[in-house]
Amino acid sequence: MTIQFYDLAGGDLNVRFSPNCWRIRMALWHKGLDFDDIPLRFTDKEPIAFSGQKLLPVIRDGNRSVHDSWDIAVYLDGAYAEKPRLFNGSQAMALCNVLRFWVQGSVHRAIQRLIIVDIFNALDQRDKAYFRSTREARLGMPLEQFRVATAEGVQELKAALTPAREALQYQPFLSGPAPAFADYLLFGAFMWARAVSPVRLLDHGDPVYAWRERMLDLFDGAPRKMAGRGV
Ligand SMILES: N[C@@H](CCC(=O)N[C@@H](CS)C(=O)NCC(=O)O)C(=O)O
Repeated sequence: MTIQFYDLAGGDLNVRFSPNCWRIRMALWHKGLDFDDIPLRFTDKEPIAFSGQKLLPVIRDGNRSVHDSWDIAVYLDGAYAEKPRLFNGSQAMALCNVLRFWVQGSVHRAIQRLIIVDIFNALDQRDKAYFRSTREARLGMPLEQFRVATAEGVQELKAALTPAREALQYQPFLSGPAPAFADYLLFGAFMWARAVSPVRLLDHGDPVYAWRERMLDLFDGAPRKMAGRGV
């Protein structure tokens, strides 16, 4: 049975900007699994009520439902162990888990400060008030105040990316010679920005830029073909 993948969408349903959902889109492509691509807006909670919570991504696989990008990746790798692996063994999985918290703590925050107003502008009209009130409560300030000046924000991001930049001098992908879930964890953050923001996050000479280009070319360029600003 085809997997159902519930993904977060903007005002234009083709705009898929959730970093956590991008991890799972990449994981599904990596494993070569067929899936129904189901876009939902922030305030469309009813279609995922079966999952018992309100966040995306969610997948439904037969009568099994899984939410949370990490749990979905672990599920897919276990349920479809004969397909290309997202984690090459338990040690790789544990190290990926460390990477997950680095990406969420450092990289997501740096990117969010650059693109938060662009995210707001890309949302469906019905989602805007919800996004503003939930995010402003979480951040403790208006979106416009949280947003950083571009030059400063790009420098902050560059500093946050140092571990990836250094590692990519030795290997083409974070996972080694070929991409796997570690790469999708970081790549999701870049696709978040690419979907909604005109800000140029990376210098063309940056090894992270070259890596992101390689990532955009995966799966016959499928990530590059998704709606995005192309920066
Ligand atoms: N830890 C979760 C986080 C999920 C999450 O925060 N999803 C966001 C989109 S990136 C969401 O669905 N937000 C909906 C909302 O805030 O109502 C994961 O990795 O999947």
